[in-house]
Amino acid sequence: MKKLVIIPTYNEKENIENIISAVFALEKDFHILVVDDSSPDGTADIVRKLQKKFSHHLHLSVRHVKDGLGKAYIHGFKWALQERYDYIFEMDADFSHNPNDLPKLYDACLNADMVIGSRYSKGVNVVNWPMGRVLLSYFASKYVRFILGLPIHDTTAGFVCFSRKVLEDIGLDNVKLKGYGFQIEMKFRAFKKGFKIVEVPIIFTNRILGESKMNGGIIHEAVLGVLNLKWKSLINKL
Ligand SMILES: Nc1nc2c(ncn2[C@@H]2O[C@H](COP(=O)(O)OP(=O)(O)O)[C@@H](O)[C@H]2O)c(=O)[nH]1
Ligand SMILES: [Mg+2]
Repeated sequence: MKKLVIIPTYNEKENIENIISAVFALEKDFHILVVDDSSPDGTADIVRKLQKKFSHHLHLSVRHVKDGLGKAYIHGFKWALQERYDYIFEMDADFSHNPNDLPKLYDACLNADMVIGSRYSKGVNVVNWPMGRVLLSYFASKYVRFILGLPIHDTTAGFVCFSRKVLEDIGLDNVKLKGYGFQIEMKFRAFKKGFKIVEVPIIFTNRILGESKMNGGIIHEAVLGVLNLKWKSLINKL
């Protein structure tokens, strides 16, 4: 089974080499696609240098503008389908998602269509996030569950394994949201299509190096985006 981990990056020069090495140190054979939005800090140059060492396992796609993590993932998903990958993962570059959990997500996906590395399926498993961010994320998940009726605890999770049929059927060109909203939209569309979604508990750790790209615009988009998704599903225009 061909497995691809997609890592979106914007200014991750402090993390990118370590995260790539950590994935390739795993016993199972994962390939990586880094989708970089022309980071001014030269993240892509570090990846190019590493490609000499990891040759055909490490792929890089550079986009010309910073256009949000959602668009970067859609780009990566299309590439993965074209390259015939069977299992496609989403993972952040900043070690908030522990690469050692990838095999656990993969194993769970052998009995599901989509697996979510979940912070909130058993209590709250978040380490070193400022209290404000924990509360925001936790209640955002509740809000989404309530409005959309999604039976998922961590609706904004960004540590995910998709089997290829989910990405084939979901209609990637219909996915409109770019920030956290993107994570919600992917889960909602998969749920509406009737795919089997499983949550496995993971521990999410705040980044140590580099800076978060979270901002108010992303929250705004997600709040309105959720209402818009609800509306579209009510009028059957999803
Ligand atoms: N390609 C791309 N990657 C992004 C963009 N925004 C964030 N990322 C990456 O997405 C991941 C999660 O972003 P992060 O800033 O850690 O968000 P936070 O964990 O919610 O604070 C990291 O790997 C970022 O480098 C973007 O606009 N384009
Ligand atoms: Mg982060």
